[in-house]
Formats: sequence, C-alpha cells, structure tokens
Amino acid sequence: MASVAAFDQADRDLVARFEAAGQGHVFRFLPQLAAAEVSDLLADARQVDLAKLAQILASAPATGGESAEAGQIEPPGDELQRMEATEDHRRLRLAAHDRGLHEIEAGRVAVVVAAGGQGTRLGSTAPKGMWPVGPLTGKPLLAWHAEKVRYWAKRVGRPIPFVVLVSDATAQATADFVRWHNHFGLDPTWIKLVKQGSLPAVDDAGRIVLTSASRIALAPNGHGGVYAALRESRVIDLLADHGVRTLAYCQVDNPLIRTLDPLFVGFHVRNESEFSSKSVMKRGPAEKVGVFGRVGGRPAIVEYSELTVEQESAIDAEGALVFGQGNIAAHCIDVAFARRMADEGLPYHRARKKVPCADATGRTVEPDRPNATKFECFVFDALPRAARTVVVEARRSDEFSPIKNATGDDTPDTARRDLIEMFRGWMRRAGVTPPDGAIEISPFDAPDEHAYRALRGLARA
Ligand code: UD2
Repeated sequence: MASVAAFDQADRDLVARFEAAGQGHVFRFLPQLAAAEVSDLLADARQVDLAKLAQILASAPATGGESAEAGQIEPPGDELQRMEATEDHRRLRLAAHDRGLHEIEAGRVAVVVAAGGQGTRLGSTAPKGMWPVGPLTGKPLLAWHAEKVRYWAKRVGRPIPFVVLVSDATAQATADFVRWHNHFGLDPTWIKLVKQGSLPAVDDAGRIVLTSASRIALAPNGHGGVYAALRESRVIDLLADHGVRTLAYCQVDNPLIRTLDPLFVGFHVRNESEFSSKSVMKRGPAEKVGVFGRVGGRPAIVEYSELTVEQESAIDAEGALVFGQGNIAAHCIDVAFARRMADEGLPYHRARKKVPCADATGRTVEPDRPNATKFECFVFDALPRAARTVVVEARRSDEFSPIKNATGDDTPDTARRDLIEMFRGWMRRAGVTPPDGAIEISPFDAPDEHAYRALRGLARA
C-alpha cells in the first residue's frame, strides 16, 4: 500500500485514463502489489496507446469477421516476373543486376532486417536473431545477415546502412549481442536498431489482458510496425539525408535469403517500383506462406491463414496452383513510400492466441485454448497502395528455408540441410567436389553463388 500511496499525479492521471477508456480493471490488483510490481505495471501501462487500441477495436473487432483488407482474391497479373530460361530473360536479369549494383555503389540502398520476434516456436525466449545457423561455426542468424552486408560494403568500398527492427522483447538483448559481436565487423555508425511498438492482447470483450497481477500482456505490433519505427526513430530521415532511396528488407529467420541482392534492387529501380517482392513456388497447397494475388484489382499478398481451403488448392488449366507464388518476405521498399506508409498506417490483423492470464486472485494461469486476441500489422499490407510494383520469382533452393518450428517443416535442421545443399550446389557447378558431411561457406567470403564463382576466379553461371 505504501507504494500506491507513493503514486504521483502523473500515475493517478494514467489510471484515470484507463478507467475512462473502460480498461480500469488493469489496476484491480494494485492494493496487493509490492513496490517493484507497481512500477512494472505502471511501465507496461505507459506503453499502451489507448486511443490506438480503441481505434483498432473499432476497425478490427476482437471476435468474428475477416481481416481489414481481405476480400475477393484473384491470381497475380503482369507484376509477376517468372523465372524463364530464355536468352531475353537472361539479358534482362543481367541488366537488372548491373543497375542494382550501381545503386548499391552509389550509396542509395540500406538493408533492413526484421528481428522483433523471439524464438517462441523454437522453445526459446531469446531473440530469433541469436539462433545458431552456420552449419560448422554455429554463427547466429543476425551475424549471418550482417556478414552478407559486410561483403557488399567491402565490394563497393563504402558502408551500407544495416537497420535491425527490434521489439521490446528483443531490443536490449540484440543491442548487447551486436556489441559482443563487435558490430559484426560493420561500421558501428551505420548499424541502427529501431524499436517497433507493442500492443496489448484483449479478451473477447475487448478488455486488456493481464498476464499476472502486475503485468499487461503486451506483444510486438507486427513487422508492419517497421514503417512507424523508422519514422519515430528518425532513422528514415537520416537515411534519406544520406541519399538512400531503397530499403532492402528481409526477415531474420531465413538464412538463405540474399540479404542484399543487386538483381532484385535492379528490378525494383528499373520498374520505378514503390514496393517490390520476391516469390518462390509453393511446396504445396498447405505450405504456410502468404501468396501473391490481386485483391480488389490491386496486387496484394494474402496471408495463409486468410485463404480458404478451396483458394489454397485451386488449380489452373496447366495443373499449377492458382495461388502458387509464395511470399518469402524479401522486399525492396522506396524510402518516400515507406514514409507515406508510416503516415497513413496499415490495417491490423487479429490472431487468436493462448495468452497466460491472471485469474480472479491474480495468479497466472496457462489457458488450454485460445483465450485472447493479438493485433499485428504486416509489412506487405503496403503492397496494394504502391503505384508500381514488381514481383521477382526466386529459386527456393537458393533463397528460402526459414527457421520457424522446432519440429516438422521449416526447422533448424531443415535450414541447416538446405544451407549445406546450397553450398554443395555452388561447389559442384564450379567444378569442385564437395567434401562429405557438413560444409559452410562464410557469407562474408561469398554471400551468393556469383560471389562464390568470382572467389574461385570463374565467370558468372
Ligand atoms: C511469415 C509471413 C508469411 C511468409 C513467411 C515467410 C507474416 C504474417 N507471414 O510467416 O506470409 O511470408 O513469413 O517466412 O509475415 N517479426 C518482427 N516483428 C513482429 C513480428 C515478426 O520483427 O512483430 C519478424 C520475426 O522476427 C520473424 C519474421 O518477422 O523473423 C516472421 O514472423 P513470423 O514468424 O511471425 O511470420 P510467419 O512465420 O507467420
């Protein structure tokens, strides 16, 4: 009680604002909390943007209905650049590569890696970026991406801004990790950690959930929070002031991705695109990736959880999946467009989750079924708003093997297997017999097959 008595006017105002918003129950255990717990609760409460929550609840109600922008989905149109084995297409790709390299050399490209998630599905509470991925060295995911950037920085002879999106859950640990790893050999001035916002989970009545008597169930606001995070940290201003025009965005959980890919940047810039994407052919109808299509006539990515079973398995006249191009979460985003998305805001998607919550006495209970709704916005919901876009098809074996689950598909083991297989392919095609067992090619030496061939003094494949 002494701690409650120590409340200052600002704390009392905070509680009053929650009461006025119909969320006063958040403070119901206050009289029984110790001083440290009161501070925790107040700190959590200060993070809640009540006006934003009310707005989200009004536009994306806690139960029932579809997500804000889902609707009739049609197959993708001519924005999709399929991989073709023709000479024309090869020439187009070479031209795109040269243009992209020129953009990187001119300092007009920054890398953004979304690393706001924890390895929860892997049974870890550490940031996903700390997960070991080098088949021999156990080099962690974030270092793996950083080394690819370091390769390009060395190649073009100038620093390349490396922006890492972190959340409350990953910010401190990631900052320490970057320091311990000596900034991965990158120029420290050009590593920027930007923090995305958090939102509280709510119950079916739209009431904020407490995970214990003194903690609010806060979660990151989705990777779509990257736009606001770039604006609020002013990192987007810094980048723009230094002449950056393109953000090469990817997600930390995919070690195969070309974190910076001149070819992709080139397609993006040549097409004067505002938001570009890479796709791969889906493994099958049930693969859990978003798909490219058109919604309301606009190019869009529709999240797997928002497709019906019929849509998922629809087949075209050639027997291919109608929605067979999967989103691998690699995008090139025009800086001015990113700023516009930060200003306009994105729609929120709802996800029903099992969220530990405080019972009537304040004790934490683990629910056995989904009991709460979390809200997230997605980076790719910007796509329908882009005046111009391009989708570049990539080869799965070269670019996509994310680490999502502890068992089944997309695990640490499958990513390790696919990395090793990719390195073996590079070696074989370069006329080198790979040794048995695990192998690893340092991303700093060769982030992709072209670089590997160059390392061995060979021409491009
Ligand atoms: C995502 C895509 C899916 C497909 C797939 C490719 C969404 C909603 N779905 O599925 O369409 O492209 O990835 O791998 O994106 N992250 C943050 N902040 C957040 C949430 C996530 O930085 O608030 C990062 C997280 O660290 C991770 C990545 O984004 O690296 C993907 O997040 P996820 O695992 O929640 O997305 P997933 O697997 O549902």
